[in-house]
Amino acid sequence: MSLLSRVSEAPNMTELEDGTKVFRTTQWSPPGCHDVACGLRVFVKDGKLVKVEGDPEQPITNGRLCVRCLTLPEYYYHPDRLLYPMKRDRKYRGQADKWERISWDEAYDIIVSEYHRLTEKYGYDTVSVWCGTGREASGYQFQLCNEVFHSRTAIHANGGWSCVIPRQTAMDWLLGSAYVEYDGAFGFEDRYDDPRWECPKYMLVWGRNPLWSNPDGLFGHSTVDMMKRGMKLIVVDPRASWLAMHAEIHLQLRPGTDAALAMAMNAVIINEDLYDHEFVECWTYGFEEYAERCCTMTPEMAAEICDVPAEDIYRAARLLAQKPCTASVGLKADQNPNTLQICHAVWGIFALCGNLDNPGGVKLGQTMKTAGATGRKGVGCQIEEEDTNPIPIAGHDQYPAMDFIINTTQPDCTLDTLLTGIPYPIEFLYIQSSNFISSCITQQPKRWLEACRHKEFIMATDIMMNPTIQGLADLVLPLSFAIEHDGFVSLHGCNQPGQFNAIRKVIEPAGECKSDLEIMLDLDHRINPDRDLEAEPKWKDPYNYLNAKIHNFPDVPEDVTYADLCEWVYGRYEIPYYQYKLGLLRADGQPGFKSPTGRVEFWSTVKNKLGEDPLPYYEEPRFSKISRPEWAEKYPLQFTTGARRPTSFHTEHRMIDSLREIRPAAMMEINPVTAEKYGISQGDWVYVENPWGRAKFKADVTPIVKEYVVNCDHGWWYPEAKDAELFDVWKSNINELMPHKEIGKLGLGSHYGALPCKIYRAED
Ligand SMILES: Nc1nc2c(c(=O)[nH]1)N[C@H]1C(S)=C(S)[C@@H](COP(=O)(O)OP(=O)(O)OC[C@H]3O[C@@H](n4cnc5c(=O)[nH]c(N)nc54)[C@H](O)[C@@H]3O)O[C@H]1N2
Ligand SMILES: Nc1nc2c(c(=O)[nH]1)N[C@H]1C(S)=C(S)[C@@H](COP(=O)(O)OP(=O)(O)OC[C@H]3O[C@@H](n4cnc5c(=O)[nH]c(N)nc54)[C@H](O)[C@@H]3O)O[C@H]1N2
Ligand SMILES: [Mo]
Repeated sequence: MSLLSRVSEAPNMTELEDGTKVFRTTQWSPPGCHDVACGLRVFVKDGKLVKVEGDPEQPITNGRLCVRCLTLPEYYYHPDRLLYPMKRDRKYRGQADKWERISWDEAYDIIVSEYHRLTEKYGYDTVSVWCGTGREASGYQFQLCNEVFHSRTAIHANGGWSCVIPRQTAMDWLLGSAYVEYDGAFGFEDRYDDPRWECPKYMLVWGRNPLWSNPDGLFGHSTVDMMKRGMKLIVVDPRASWLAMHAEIHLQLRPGTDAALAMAMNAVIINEDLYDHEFVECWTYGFEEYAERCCTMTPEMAAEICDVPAEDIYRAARLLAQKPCTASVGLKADQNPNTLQICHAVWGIFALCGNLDNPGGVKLGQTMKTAGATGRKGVGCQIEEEDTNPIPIAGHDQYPAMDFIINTTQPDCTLDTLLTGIPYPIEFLYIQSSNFISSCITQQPKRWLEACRHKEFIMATDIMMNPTIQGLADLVLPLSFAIEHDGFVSLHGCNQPGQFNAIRKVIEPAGECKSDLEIMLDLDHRINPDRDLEAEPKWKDPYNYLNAKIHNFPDVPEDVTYADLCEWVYGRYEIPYYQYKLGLLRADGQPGFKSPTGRVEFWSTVKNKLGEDPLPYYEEPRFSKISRPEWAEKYPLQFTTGARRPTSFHTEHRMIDSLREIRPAAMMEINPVTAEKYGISQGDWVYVENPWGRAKFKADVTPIVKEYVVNCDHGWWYPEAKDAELFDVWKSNINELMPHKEIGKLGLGSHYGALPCKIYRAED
């Protein structure tokens, strides 16, 4: 049982006295953010985009809007915007002056003819579709790859798939649940005033900074709203973020040591008998073994490993044993080879204390009408039949667990496949939404650039030229913005309560830009001309596609059309509490969880089956001083990377002047004591170096990091450096310093921090 309802009766467009039209719509990408659906009021006068404001009708942000959306007009009218399809001879890859404008027809002819040529030569899997983080394009990745191109080579090149998928996998295996999130009353009309909701006493914020990231379908605004209603915080973060500074307890751990801390918190709850016996008895599996394992990590041991006071571990664990308490678990739980163990032990705390699917607890994801929680079909996959192809998807031979996790290639092995052609050659690259050499999704990006450089055909779709396209592509298609095309955005595919929204075309696309959806359908008509459009109307046109898409979600009334949703702008989506008691999680309709035993699996039968330890354990970061004492003297510091900034979304927004004014270059946070020791002042350029590479950052001298930690920005390139090689992409490329394929046993989780380095002042 879920409810979809219209959020606001306000009209989706109003006209001001001077003729300005004010459209209400939601944003996703491009340009990017996660699939949160910020509410926009877009002011258009005489066909010109005048300004963008927050929409007070948006039920979660209530008119608040981030600085990136506010600069949409600057982006929209940017002189560097790609406006027409362009081609370039393969032999000129990397050269800016060799692009030539072509028509859409010519572009499609080239793509289709390369498609036929290369698939005849190498088979369908030679076609690869590359997406990065959750952007609108990623919503079409599997469809484009699997159904239009008939290939299995969907690529997300993030080492150890270190974004969301490890967390999602742990949710599947431990909790038998789709994506879980904190209960922020997201589905209720009266939000926090709904009598069914309870304000959590504590929120455990782990490796996440939602105020700046609005990550994975979550509006960080709600964390602050709940703090205003009395919720307190326990924050686990090596940096004193704003949330950490407002926390009752800030566990400022040594980067990468998270699993030890989480296990020790469980140990306190178990040893002090603070757990919910009834819940554990009725709804969980393997408690005894789990308890024994967690208790091998005493708070004193964890204090030593993690560099936090033992008494804070005790205190935090005791506070979290109350009801209701909730959790906000973020990216840094993924970016670690120890990831599945971290996630297992962190959510274990909430399972132990019965804080699952209760008001103000950890909201379980709806699974009843979504595919299997333990199979790879559980994670947004489109291939319906079992894969009977004797050749494995790239990397699934080395990491067979990937077959159960997600329908992309294993990211790290993809580099090997690109280099060796084993198990099949990848020669057709469709770079849909990933700027993978610009200190972003790949580790050691120079190796990826080299591996791709000689591929037979490379194309990209984007809104601006960037280093990856400049370096590699033979063809580029210009993309329309969210406000220039129709689309749809839901939070977590409606697995969580919250929103169900229209992305509306409110202004004509610049130049000849088209949306990912339009391009996908155009290509489908050319590649699959025999498709029966009467039987599968969604392939006809964007409207039919979007209309079919919204009806794929549970409980969308037959008579609600995509046009209705555009009228509404926002739909609201409710999911009941205690789904496990109501029999709403399991396919058989019985009470319990969607796991093989029907219970929360403290002892994971799935991990066991896949050859992994069924219980959480701690693994020391592989390149720390403890693991590599021989490096300690040469590389006395360690870096972490990737903390989000409001002024950019990964590699995007680097060309937006007003955002660059706020953050002009790649920065490195460094403690004042360390800065003084190395003779570094605020704003100095500093080299960060380790055995894998070297990159340059501007020092931000701040006590928010400990003396042995520096924190480096990622995603930098310099669009203004038009004469430099690939927009000076190697200058501040922290990912060059991160080792490739140092990942967890099942192929998930990689080092994005906890890496050794030395620093020294650079010339300006
Ligand atoms: N050092 C370090 N590296 C990291 C991280 C970190 O924390 N530290 N984080 C990692 C994580 S979690 C992720 S998810 C990856 C992200 O990595 P990527 O997703 O590869 O991010 P970008 O490099 O910004 O590439 C996005 C490109 O797609 C374009 N784009 C945006 N929206 C759309 C759209 O809707 N359609 C199309 N066709 N194109 C679009 C943008 O203009 C941009 O050029 O980076 C990873 N890299
Ligand atoms: N503005 C903006 N928003 C974004 C993005 C962006 O590029 N810009 N990227 C999007 C993407 S793809 C993602 S995945 C999400 C991620 O969003 P979140 O999950 O919120 O992750 P981050 O914002 O990277 O915050 C991670 C926090 O973890 C801390 N941290 C660093 N190392 C460790 C460690 O070893 N252990 C622990 N416990 N904490 C550590 C950092 O100091 C930081 O405060 O953000 C999304 N939103
Ligand atoms: Mo991500």
